Amino acid sequence: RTQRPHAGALRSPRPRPSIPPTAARGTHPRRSYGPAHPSRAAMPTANVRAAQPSADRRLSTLVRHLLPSSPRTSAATATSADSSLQPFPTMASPSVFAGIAQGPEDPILGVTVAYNKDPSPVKVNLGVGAYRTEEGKPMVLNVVRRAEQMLIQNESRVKEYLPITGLADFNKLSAKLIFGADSPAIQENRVATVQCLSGTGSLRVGGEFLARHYHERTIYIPQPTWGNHPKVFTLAGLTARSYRYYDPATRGLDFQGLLEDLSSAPSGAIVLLHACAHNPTGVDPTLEQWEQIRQLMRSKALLPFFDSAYQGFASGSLDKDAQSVRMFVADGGELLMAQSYAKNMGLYGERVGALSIVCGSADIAVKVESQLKLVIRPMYSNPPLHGASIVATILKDSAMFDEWTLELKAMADRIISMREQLFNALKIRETPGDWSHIIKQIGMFTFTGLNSDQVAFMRQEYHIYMTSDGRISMAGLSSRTVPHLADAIHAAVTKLK
Ligand code: PLA
Repeated sequence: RTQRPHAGALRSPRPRPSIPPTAARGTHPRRSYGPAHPSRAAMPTANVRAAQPSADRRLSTLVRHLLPSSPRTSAATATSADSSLQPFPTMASPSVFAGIAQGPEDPILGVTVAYNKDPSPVKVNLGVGAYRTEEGKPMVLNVVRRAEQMLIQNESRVKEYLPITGLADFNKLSAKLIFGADSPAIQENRVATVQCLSGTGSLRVGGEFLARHYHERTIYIPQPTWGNHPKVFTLAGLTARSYRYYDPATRGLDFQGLLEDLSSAPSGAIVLLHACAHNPTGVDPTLEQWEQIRQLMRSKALLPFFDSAYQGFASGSLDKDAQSVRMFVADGGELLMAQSYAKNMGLYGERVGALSIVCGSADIAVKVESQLKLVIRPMYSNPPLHGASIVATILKDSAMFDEWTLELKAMADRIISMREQLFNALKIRETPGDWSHIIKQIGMFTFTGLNSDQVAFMRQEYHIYMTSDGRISMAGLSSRTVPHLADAIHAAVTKLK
């Protein structure tokens, strides 16, 4: 096994800047605490003594440790003690981090940073995939508010740590939500589920688990995909390679390319699949195409790793949006599943999600869970309580569950209506080009086909913010902002080819 890329860095920490010169030179390099703290070290020794006699005793003890063990007079000890309290050479420079380069903004979340700095009253943020109301406001679902009220009023609730694996109810209900209540894998106890930090955390924990315990370290990700996928998996210790997915010429699925690339992947390779509402393209395989993908993957023992960040957002139906996943569970094979409640329950900042691993047997699922705990414990110890409690409250109460599905459907419908409105607005303007992909694509995003110059132009001239690949979040649009966006697209495609 090759070394994991970051393992070396973990094992040999860089010299700590707070080590006083004497220690840094090699007498007792381990001792870097206590008076070595710059604020105390910079204080004149006499003041320290006058104010804190016990501190003085601690200093003397420490000095004895710091000095070489050869016999010395007490006067020499005192002198060295004073010199060890001088400011360190590093303090002369502005920072030990002075050599650090400015990092780039995130390609998606950085769009919001730029948007927030823009004083224009007409600005529109279509960057990050975050649902907005017709009034352009972030929305908390009513059912979520209700669940939170119930949680607050329940005085028997405490703030103890959750287990490493998270809230047990939440885990069971999450597996049921994605795999279906009658899933054979659940009935046979073959699913290991752990609560994680939303979709991203679930992907990362799954990636780290595979890097430690799976024989094939290559993960195939669609081209294009959510920009964070390659980073998450590479840092987890896997090697990311891509498979063809989107055909810019048809603005649809490159199904032939997909099949060819997966056919030539090494047996056992991991394949990342978007369960529904592919980000950024909004293009999903049909059920027939999914079936072909499944057959090919199973015949080559490729391991599916599903990312489900939009269950319910594609069609408005939770079950329909889980069909691709359920096909792979129904054949009895194994897979990984990363679930997020950020979008479908609007719990973005609560960071609530789950990683499930469907295993070949109940025995294996128990062992897999034990190893997932060993991944999680040193990473963040155990997950947060609040978001998972909200989800569990809603999923276990049938009336609340129904209320949720209605609110979810309303969000999905509003997005679909935005697609129609934008498409019609471009038609009325006779904007050059075929824009039918706006209504054909699925989920939160439209992959417009606008190039990076056109995107930059629309930001500059119209204060419309989107990712540089031309992806727009339809959930950030409203009837009020559609005409402005259509004007901007029209100007961009007529002025810049
Ligand atoms: N997987 C996919 C395909 C996603 O699009 C996102 C979020 C996630 C996972 C992770 O979401 P979570 O960790 O918040 O659960 N994509 C967003 C936000 C909506 C982002 O980039 O973080 C996007 O705008 O693409």
